[in-house]
Amino acid sequence: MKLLIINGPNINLLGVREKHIYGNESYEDLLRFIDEACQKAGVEHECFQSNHEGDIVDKIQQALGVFDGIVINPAAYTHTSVAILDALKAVNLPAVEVHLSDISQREEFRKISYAGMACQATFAGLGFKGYEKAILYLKELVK
Ligand code: CA2
Repeated sequence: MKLLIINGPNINLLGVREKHIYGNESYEDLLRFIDEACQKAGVEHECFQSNHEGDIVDKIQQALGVFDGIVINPAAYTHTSVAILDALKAVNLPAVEVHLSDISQREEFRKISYAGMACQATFAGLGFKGYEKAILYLKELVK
């Protein structure tokens, strides 16, 4: 089983600012966390981060026939991107949405998630742990 783990814009800057919201740890720390979680779960994975909406759409399209599921934190594109929603619907792979922060308890504009409309589950407000929950959720779903 192989999972694609996508992170959207500015996630590469984790730990630099807004630490009270996103924590002290860096994107490299997140990659290490995901690597360990996947090893423990016995699943293969690839991580992809981009600041560009079209690149994320391309990566989702290319996932078909290569990956068994997608874990996605579309970051700010969560709240704007119908293109990412459509790409997830188009490939129709099992997908789980993750957010470090609890988007339901923040500004009004963060309460809408387009990508979430094509996802089987959402884990928000759990920090890095949300990625592990998403990986385990997909492992159960796909087996
Ligand atoms: O809580 C999440 O995981 C988010 O997807 C993070 C996004 C935000 O736009 C979403 O509403 C919720 C932001 C990603 C990282 O943004 C940074 C901002 C300042 C410094 C470092 C990263």
